[in-house]
Amino acid sequence: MSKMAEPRRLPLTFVQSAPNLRSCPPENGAEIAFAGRSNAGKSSVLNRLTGNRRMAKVSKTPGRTQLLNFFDVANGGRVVDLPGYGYAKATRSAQESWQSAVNEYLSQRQALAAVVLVMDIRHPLQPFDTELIGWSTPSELPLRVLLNKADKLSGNGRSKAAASVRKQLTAHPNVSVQAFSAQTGLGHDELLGWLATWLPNI
Ligand SMILES: Nc1nc2c(ncn2[C@@H]2O[C@H](COP(=O)(O)OP(=O)(O)OP(=O)(O)O)[C@@H](O)[C@H]2O)c(=O)[nH]1
Ligand SMILES: [Mg+2]
Repeated sequence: MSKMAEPRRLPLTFVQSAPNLRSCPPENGAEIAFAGRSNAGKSSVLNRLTGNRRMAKVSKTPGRTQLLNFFDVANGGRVVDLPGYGYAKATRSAQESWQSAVNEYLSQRQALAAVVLVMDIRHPLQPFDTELIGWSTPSELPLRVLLNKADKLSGNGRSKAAASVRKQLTAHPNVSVQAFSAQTGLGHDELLGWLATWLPNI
């Protein structure tokens, strides 16, 4: 019997955290940012891609990622774990400060090559999501919608959710959509294939 192929991995090394754009590391190759609402699973998706459960901090408490976290990809390029939007329990000033850091990063970082927008497949296209998508299209920034936590739905429910989101985004040629599960690894290879456009050596 032939051996199952090892799943491909995205080897990442933590570089540094930054509270704002000024404190970000000097640009060094293409950056792919992971954005989304608090608790959508951005950090879990990164951990799944690296195969290291502790690489990016994951928490049952939303609002865990409060800094921009930079990771080097082994053969060039970077991945950035952004703080989540809409963390209800944060003080207003804390929330405003990290949201303005995210806005500054997205609008001013020259190295930004593409965005992975993580959503909960059961609650897609929340106000922050549509705002980010609306902004990305005129900028022609490639954006991958990840419908995460797909393990929470049946196969049929997943296909329906993805079809519905795709239909709502037909006016956005820069956007593509896929289901994903950080828990089971569903969609892992498909996402790595998409990332390889900007990180050609993975
Ligand atoms: N069932 C299931 N749970 C998931 C999945 N991805 C993440 N979670 C859970 O969702 C919660 C939030 O995950 P995080 O990765 O910390 O979310 P985040 O988007 O980084 O959150 P912030 O750092 O607050 O912005 C944790 O309890 C995870 O275990 C998934 O694919 N399936
Ligand atoms: Mg996080």
